[in-house]
Amino acid sequence: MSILTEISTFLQQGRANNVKELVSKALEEGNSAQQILDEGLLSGMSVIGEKFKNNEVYVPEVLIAARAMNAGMEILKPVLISSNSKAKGKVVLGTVKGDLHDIGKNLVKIMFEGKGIEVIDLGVDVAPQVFVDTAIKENANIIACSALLTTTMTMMKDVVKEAEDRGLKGKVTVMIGGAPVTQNFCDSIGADYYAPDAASASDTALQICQS
Ligand code: B1M
Repeated sequence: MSILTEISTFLQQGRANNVKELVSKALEEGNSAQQILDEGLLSGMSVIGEKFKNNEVYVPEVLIAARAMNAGMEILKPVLISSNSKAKGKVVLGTVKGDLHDIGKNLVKIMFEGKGIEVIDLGVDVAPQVFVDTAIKENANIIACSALLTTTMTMMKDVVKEAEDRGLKGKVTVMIGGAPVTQNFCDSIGADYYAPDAASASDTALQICQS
């Protein structure tokens, strides 16, 4: 088994210490940081993402794999930055105003990062203006909003309106999701994309960033 396949396998098993050790070893052996990221860490996260989408693994396994990914990234990040490796796109992510649920949002973040997309995480209780201000300041490709309450999902309409009022229509994509959110709701408020889960959100985000 190649060292990159081993990294991918350990990541899927959530073995953070092994991932960290092997990432250092792979660098010492002359593998490039980008190759370790793509063929080791991201390859492992993408297997976990698919399994999660198909209900073959659940939230705890995803969080443990994510911790292993983060352990590997601690070693890789400085090298990637110094080799000017480009992120595949940038997303401004948050849970909408009035809503404090962040477990799903954090999973979405992990999956985005697993695809090599940079995430500006605004946390929870994020006002529409803050989403839009940050997207403009950071020159983001996507504004991604999460909501878990029927009382707060309506806030997503305000994000869409704020983005339109500030001239972002056609420039920045608004993606929405969360347990009470549906495709019909997405269409009704004029958001660009709805994703039912974290894995499909990251697939869609990557397509948007690469288009
Ligand atoms: Co609350 N809560 N909660 N809660 N809570 C729900 C959502 C609820 C359904 C429980 C219930 O009554 N059965 C209910 C909402 C009812 C409704 O509006 N229809 C509810 C309520 C009412 C409340 C309070 C109002 C309770 C109260 O105080 N009376 C209160 C509100 C606080 C607030 O936000 N202002 C409240 C508080 C809390 C806690 C703080 C205790 C805690 C949150 C802790 C935290 O997040 N740090 C909590 C929790 C844990 C839940 C439940 C039990 C679990 C939610 C969760 O994390 N699921 C939830 C009941 C349930 O869902 N069974 C419930 C796991 C997570 C992985 O799933 O977030 O759906 P989810 O994310 C998925 C997808 O939705 C999607 O991807 C994720 C993974 O695939 N996704 C996206 C999410 N965001 C996305 C964005 C995307 C794309 C996909 O694109 C951008």
